[in-house]
Amino acid sequence: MTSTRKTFDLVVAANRLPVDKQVDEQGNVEWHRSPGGLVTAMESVMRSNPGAWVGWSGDAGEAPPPFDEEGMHLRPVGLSAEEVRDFYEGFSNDTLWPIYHDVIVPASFHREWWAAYVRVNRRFAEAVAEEAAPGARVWIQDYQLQLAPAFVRQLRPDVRIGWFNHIPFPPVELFAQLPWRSSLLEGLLGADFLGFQRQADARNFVRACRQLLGLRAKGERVALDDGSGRQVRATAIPISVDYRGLESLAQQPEVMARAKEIRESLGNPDVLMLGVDRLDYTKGIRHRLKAYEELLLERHIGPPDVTLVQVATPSRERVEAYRSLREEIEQTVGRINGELGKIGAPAVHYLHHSYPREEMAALFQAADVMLVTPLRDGMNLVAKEYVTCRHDLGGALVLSEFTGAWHELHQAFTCNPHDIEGLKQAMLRAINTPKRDKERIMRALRRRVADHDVQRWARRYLAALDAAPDVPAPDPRGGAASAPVAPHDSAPSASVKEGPRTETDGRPVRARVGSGR
Ligand code: ADQ
Repeated sequence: MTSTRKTFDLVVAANRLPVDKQVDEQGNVEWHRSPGGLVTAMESVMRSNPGAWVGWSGDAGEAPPPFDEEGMHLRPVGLSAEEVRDFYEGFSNDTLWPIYHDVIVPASFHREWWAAYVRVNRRFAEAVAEEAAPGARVWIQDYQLQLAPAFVRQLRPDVRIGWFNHIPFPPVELFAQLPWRSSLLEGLLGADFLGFQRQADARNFVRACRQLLGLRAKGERVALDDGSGRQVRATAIPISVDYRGLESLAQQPEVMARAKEIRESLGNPDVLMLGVDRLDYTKGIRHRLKAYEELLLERHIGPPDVTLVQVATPSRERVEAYRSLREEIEQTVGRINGELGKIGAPAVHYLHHSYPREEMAALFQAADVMLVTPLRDGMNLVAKEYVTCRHDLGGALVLSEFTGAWHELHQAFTCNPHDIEGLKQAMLRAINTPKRDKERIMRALRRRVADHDVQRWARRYLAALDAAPDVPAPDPRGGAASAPVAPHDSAPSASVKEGPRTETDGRPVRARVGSGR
């Protein structure tokens, strides 16, 4: 590293850069900020620390030269077409993603995918090592970069290294299927601090270190046996949304007018139900459609009084499991509309598009019932975005207990999406609960997200990274890792006494989950 080169006190590494490339008609390249919560969180942190972001641009081929955009130094990492196939579509999305999401679809194991994963992780680490100032904080994101912490440590033992997992971390029984399980754990143990969405994820990681590497672990700390005496802390720091930014967007008169217009164009139904997801088998879209179809068949509800808008963002369309999911969803929607729709009043409005933030905020405001029914989801930001947009206290959230979000938003209309009867009941309860009760629930949900926004998440993460393996002292602004986190296995907040429940086997879901996990 030359002494004249500018380096950075904070370096974020994520699979993707926080910008999307757009090429105009003359062939000029422009980069536009992508609107994700991570970028917003980083902006607030990078305002006080000069920061760099290392990531892939999204196109196969040579990496474009580094550039600066909106106060961030962006350092692209190149991936060849074969690496996009083997590292990204293959190992990341067809090996790790299914294993980390309860093997909802079978995982594929290929040694050449693993070789690409190792190679690309090393390339990311080399870029990080070049961008980091002496003693910098390095914050690596997600399952695509689990080897990068150890590679960065080899190259730059002077920096502090954190990693955050946006998706679940699987129980050791599933993780153990991976032929490369030890290397993945060793890669992660290169970090000083590992952040997870739920305490259960952190515990799964610690248990895997104990059982598969034979390491000693106490509470949240794993002790390395390499003679260094180093310890790594693993705990939950759940991610959130930019509450204030999104709420003020939802309060704009144009957005509110657009919400009204959406309802009018759907024929002003009594109940508008909404699903918004990446088209992914983890999101429980099939289960949701099945429950909805049965409610229609049993004449509990029906168009035009009730309708469902399902927005499904195109995703990973070159991976077979995603192609067949899309076919299945589109066939199901066609069948429901064919059999149960009316002229001018389809039962399901299916939209396979990405939308700007304003349109999303308007959709959230237009929806009486938001259906968030994943079979497994690290967090699910859609649930938090929905309540953030409901400044009118309208609407009702049906939320799967298998999302990270449920551990913070217990008061929602809880469902187990595998239990179709229970899901139908949760949907009906979300429709039929009196308005005043729904407002009380919505107020409690909003308070939780307002107090735990994405800026606070980033502050807490960095405080935990600085203090690791110790727990940082509490920060009055909620910055430290010891600030109150949602109780993971505890009873729901007392602010809503009669929360909605799923009771298909005669016992409330809350009681079952609370005592079982
Ligand atoms: P995802 O699996 O992508 O994220 P989610 O948390 O719901 O899931 O985030 C999706 C984001 O995309 C939301 O911000 C949503 O508004 C947006 N979005 C969805 N459909 C859209 C559309 N049609 N147009 C525009 N925007 C759309 C992963 C993990 C999650 C975890 C997040 C963050 O799988 O569990 O919550 O990372 O850590």
